[in-house]
Amino acid sequence: MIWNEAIECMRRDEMRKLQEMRFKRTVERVYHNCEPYRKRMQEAGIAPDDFRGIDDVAKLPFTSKKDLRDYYPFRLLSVPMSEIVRLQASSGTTGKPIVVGYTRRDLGIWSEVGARCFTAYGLGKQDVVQVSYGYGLFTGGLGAHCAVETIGGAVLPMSSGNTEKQIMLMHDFGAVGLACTPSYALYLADAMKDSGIPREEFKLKVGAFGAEPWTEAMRRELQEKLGIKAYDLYGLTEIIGPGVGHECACQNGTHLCEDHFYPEIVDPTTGEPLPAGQTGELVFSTISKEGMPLLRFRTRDLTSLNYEPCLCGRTSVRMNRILGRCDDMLIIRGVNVFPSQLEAVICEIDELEPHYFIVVDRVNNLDTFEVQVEVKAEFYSDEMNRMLDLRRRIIHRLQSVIGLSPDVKLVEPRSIERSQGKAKRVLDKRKFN
Ligand code: DLL
Repeated sequence: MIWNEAIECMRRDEMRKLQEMRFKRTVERVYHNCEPYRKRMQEAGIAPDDFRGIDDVAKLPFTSKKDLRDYYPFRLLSVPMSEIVRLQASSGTTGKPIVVGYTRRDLGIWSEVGARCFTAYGLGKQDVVQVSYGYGLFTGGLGAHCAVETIGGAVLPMSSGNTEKQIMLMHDFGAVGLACTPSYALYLADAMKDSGIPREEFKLKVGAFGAEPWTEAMRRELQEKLGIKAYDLYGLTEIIGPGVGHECACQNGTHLCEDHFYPEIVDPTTGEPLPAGQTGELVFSTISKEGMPLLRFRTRDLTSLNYEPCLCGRTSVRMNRILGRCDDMLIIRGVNVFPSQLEAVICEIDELEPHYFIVVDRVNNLDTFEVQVEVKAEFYSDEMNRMLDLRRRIIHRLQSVIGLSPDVKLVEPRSIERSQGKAKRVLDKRKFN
């Protein structure tokens, strides 16, 4: 099922023309209406006319998260405040949040791209969709909400938390779709089991999961535990929220809505554009937004792009799974480690639950690296030898995948704190030393 076939299946050369036209308009818009952009372009010696097409994208200045903080709250808007009809913000771990303002037209674009996502997951007018992303300043709840309304489905606006009620209503209202973070979906899977209601009594078929990195191994786990198809939903506050990209029935890459968000991959250190297919930092320019258009926003997300047409018929570029964020990468004893690599190993081992927590510290100038992981109830045992053997196997597997042997702590089922939004899986105590 395709929501907007004319766009989603557009010939690549036509897409490029559309992108060029919109991109030019955006460059003019920010130059004339947003002082920080005008200044930055003037400093770089670029006038709007110097941008003739996609080949000139690399001439444009980057925008970073720091810029959004520096120009807090509204200095990156390209319209007067009277045109703004919605404000959203991302919490940010330190200091002030990042704020985004939307015009009415921007909200229309957001609903449109969101509708493409939920249609691609196979959901439609007849379906009840439970939205368990947080509502409020976070874009997850309201973003998914408007998307489901746009396709004509019935939204169940649960927000996150209150897990027992989530399960009760999912059952009683016959929710077919569930939109939440993959980590909360795992939590809900356990709660469904605990509820004692047989799986056949739930109508759930589709998960729209995102807002945090997750692996193929986690997909298998979720599909099995929940008995559903689990699809990726990608987005970020600065660009619009959920709806920047989505998977289709092929589950083979996340289609980006590139008629609105122009993607590039750059070297995360030098900022140089990388050739198609290479892994690097994802950068987006919004090319149709009015309220707060951004040029070449550095997402910090590491991935690669695939321009091959998809079997589903969509021609839009596909983003491969996000390996992690440049800032999530841990450097432990000089080795680069992404939590997603550990997740893949943990999900592969039958005796383990997909719940883990990483603690890194520095003692006597040496990095320590601990991985706490839950053992499934049926395997958790007082028998020392069995646990030691399991522990040895995990360390061996991790050593061969990441090149480091962490101190693995096997913990009881359900002892690692569950998250209802984005999971927090790392404590790096070195930052506080
Ligand atoms: O997380 C928007 C969103 C809500 C996306 C609901 C999907 C579903 P932020 O809080 O600004 O916005 O966080 C954006 O989360 O740069 C990625 O690092 C990460 N992220 C979002 N979706 C995915 C995904 C929302 N599908 C940041 N896979 C992004 C991996 C994701 N990482």
